[in-house]
Amino acid sequence: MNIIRRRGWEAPEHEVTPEHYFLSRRAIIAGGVSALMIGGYAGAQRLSDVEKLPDPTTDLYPAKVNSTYPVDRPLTDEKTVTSYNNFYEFGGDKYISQRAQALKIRPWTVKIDGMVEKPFEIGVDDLIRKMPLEERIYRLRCVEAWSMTIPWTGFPLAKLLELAKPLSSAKYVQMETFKDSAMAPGQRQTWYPWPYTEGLTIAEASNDLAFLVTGVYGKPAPRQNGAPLRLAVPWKYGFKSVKSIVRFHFTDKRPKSYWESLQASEYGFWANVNPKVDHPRWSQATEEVIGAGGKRVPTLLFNGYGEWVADLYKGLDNERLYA
Ligand SMILES: Nc1nc2c(c(=O)[nH]1)N[C@H]1C(S)=C(S)[C@@H](COP(=O)(O)O)O[C@H]1N2
Ligand SMILES: [Mo]
Repeated sequence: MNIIRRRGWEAPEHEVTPEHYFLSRRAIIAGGVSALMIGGYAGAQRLSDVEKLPDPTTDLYPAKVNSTYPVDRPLTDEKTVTSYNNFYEFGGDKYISQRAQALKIRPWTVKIDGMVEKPFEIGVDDLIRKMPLEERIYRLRCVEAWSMTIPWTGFPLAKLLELAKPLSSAKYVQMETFKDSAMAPGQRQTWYPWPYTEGLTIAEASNDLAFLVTGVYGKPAPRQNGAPLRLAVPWKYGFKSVKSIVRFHFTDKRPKSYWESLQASEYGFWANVNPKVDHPRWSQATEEVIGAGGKRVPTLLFNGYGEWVADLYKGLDNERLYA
C-alpha cells in the first residue's frame, strides 16, 4: 500500500529532481555509465553480516526530548524517512536504502584536525557517550523542493566544537564523508569530487540549531540516513546536511563543498532556504511534503527557523546567501 501511495509523489519528483538530473547528465557525458546509474548497483550490492551487528549505543535511546524548536507539521512516517533518501555514494536515485546496508559503520573513527589546539581522533562510540544526546524534531527542506519532518536524536555541533577547541583564527569547519568505493559504488564514479564534503562558518556551527545526528525515530540511525554521524542544519537546503562524517577540519579558508565543486551556480556555500530566491531551474516558492499524497505547502524563509539564525547573516548582504 505504501508503494501505491508513493506513486503519487514519485512522478513530480522525477520531473524536478535537480541533483539527480545533474548526476544523470554527467553520467551521460561520461558515456555509457547512465545505465549503471539508472539500473542501480544490483550486481555490486552484497548484503553482508555487517548489517546485523548490534549497535553499541542502543542503550542511549530514546533520548530526552528537547522541544525548543516548534513543529507545526505531522511527522513524516518512519518508513518514508528511511526509504526515500539522497545518498549519492550509493546511487543517484532516492531508493538507495537497501544498497546503503553495505556501509560498514563500526569501527568508525572521527578525525578532528586543522586549526585546532591539538588534532585528535576519537572512536564514534566514545564521542557519542561524551555528548548530551537529545531528540529534536526538525523539518528537512531539500533543494529539490520536497520536505520531511523528522525526529532526530543527536547533540549540538557546538558541543563537538567545545571538544575540538578550534583556534581563534579558524573561521570554518569542513565536514567530510567516508571514502571507500568498495562499500559505496557511487564513489566508483571517479569524475565526482569524492569524498562528499560540506562546510559551515564557526558562527553557524556554534548556533544551537546545528545538530549532529546519531539517531532517527528514537533509535540509532540507519545507514541510509547517514549513520553513524550526520549533520542536520534545518535552515539550509538538505545537501548541507552531510552524512556519515569521518572528519571535522577547521580552517580559515572557505571550503568548497561537493555540490559547489560540481555546479557552483546552483549549489553555493550558504544555501539558506528562501522561497523568493529560485533555483536556476525551478521555483523554490513551495515544497512537496513527502508522504502526504502530493500536497504542496509554501516554503518559509530559513525554512521557518529565522528567529534563531537570521542574525548570523547580518552584514553579509553581498554574499549569495540563498542558493
Ligand atoms: N554524504 C552525503 N551526504 C548527504 C547526501 C549525499 O548524497 N551524500 N545528500 C544530501 C541531500 S541532497 C539531502 S536532501 C539529505 C537527505 O537526507 P535523508 O536521506 O536522511 O533524508 O542528505 C544530504 N547529505
Ligand atoms: Mo537534497
